Amino acid sequence: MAFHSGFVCILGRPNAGKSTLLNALVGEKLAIISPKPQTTRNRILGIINLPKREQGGKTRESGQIVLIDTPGVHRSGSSLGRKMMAEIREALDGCDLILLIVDGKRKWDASDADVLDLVKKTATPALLLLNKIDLLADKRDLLPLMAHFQRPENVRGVTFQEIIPISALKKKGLDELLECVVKNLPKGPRHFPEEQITDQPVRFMASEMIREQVLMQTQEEVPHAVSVLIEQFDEGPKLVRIAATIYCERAGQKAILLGKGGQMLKKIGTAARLDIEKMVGAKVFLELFVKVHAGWRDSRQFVEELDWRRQFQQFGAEQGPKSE
Ligand SMILES: Nc1nc2c(ncn2[C@@H]2O[C@H](COP(=O)(O)OP(=O)(O)OP(=O)(O)O)[C@@H](O)[C@H]2O)c(=O)[nH]1
Ligand SMILES: [Mg+2]
Repeated sequence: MAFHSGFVCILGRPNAGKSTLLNALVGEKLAIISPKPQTTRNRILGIINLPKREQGGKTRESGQIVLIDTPGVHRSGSSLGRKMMAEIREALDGCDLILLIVDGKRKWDASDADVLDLVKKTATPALLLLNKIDLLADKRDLLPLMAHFQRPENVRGVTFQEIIPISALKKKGLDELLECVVKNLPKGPRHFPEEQITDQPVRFMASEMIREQVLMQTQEEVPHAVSVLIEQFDEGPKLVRIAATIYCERAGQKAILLGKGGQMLKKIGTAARLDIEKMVGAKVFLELFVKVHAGWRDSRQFVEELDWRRQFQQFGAEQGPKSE
């Protein structure tokens, strides 16, 4: 049986569950997740190797799926917003299949039209994933919903190869999804070695884990105004020493991030340290600083500095974690 391989772009509005799906399919935490929209800011590769399998008397196709998680499609005039949309375009460019993921519970509006128009423009085969079906009180609602999306006139003329109901959170429908993905990929060789699961450098993943804690512990405009840069990352045999700066845009936000007597920063640091220790499999000494950089989201130069792929080109960096 032939080996299939290809790049698969996970596309959708903010909060649809793209990163939850990436992590669930790869079986590792590669992307941070939060209930707040616009959590993901850059594209994230997750690599899955499917061995040839016998199931129910049938031989299933084998292959390598290179998933690309992307930021949520949205309209924004800031440098950060433009960069996020550029990341989506990069991911779509030359991909073999699109997984358009929607929140099955939400009513569609104008921003869904933007996502559909992107799919139409790329003219790449697409599967529609109706996510969060665990929240549907009555599963009988699914069939009319699927029938609705099957009609091109309801989805701006897009025809989906398949419509698959899933729950990324509860890991429901994912086997069927993987099977369908492999079937829709061209025959081809492995693009990455079998032990590689992502292309992200460990130090960038550490900065994301710090940002995830900021997203979880702070409210309103603070999560969106924060970015994290690693200043020092020294891997010793027993201890990894990390120093990172949390950037925000205003003095008031800095005060929130520090908290009374530094309590908030301590809470963020402790939780992030535990996550990073799990990832690197060693003790971590984490030092955090908070700095105000007024209007950084509108600074093209600063937004570029946050892009690890750019840093990688300039200075070189270590590769991300491998599978067991
Ligand atoms: N109930 C339920 N919640 C889900 C499911 N998938 C994702 N979520 C929740 O939806 C929220 C957003 O999930 P993310 O995976 O961060 O969404 P995203 O599409 O990556 O969002 P952005 O990165 O902001 O574009 C989180 O609170 C998830 O726990 C699901 O299948 N069921
Ligand atoms: Mg995300």
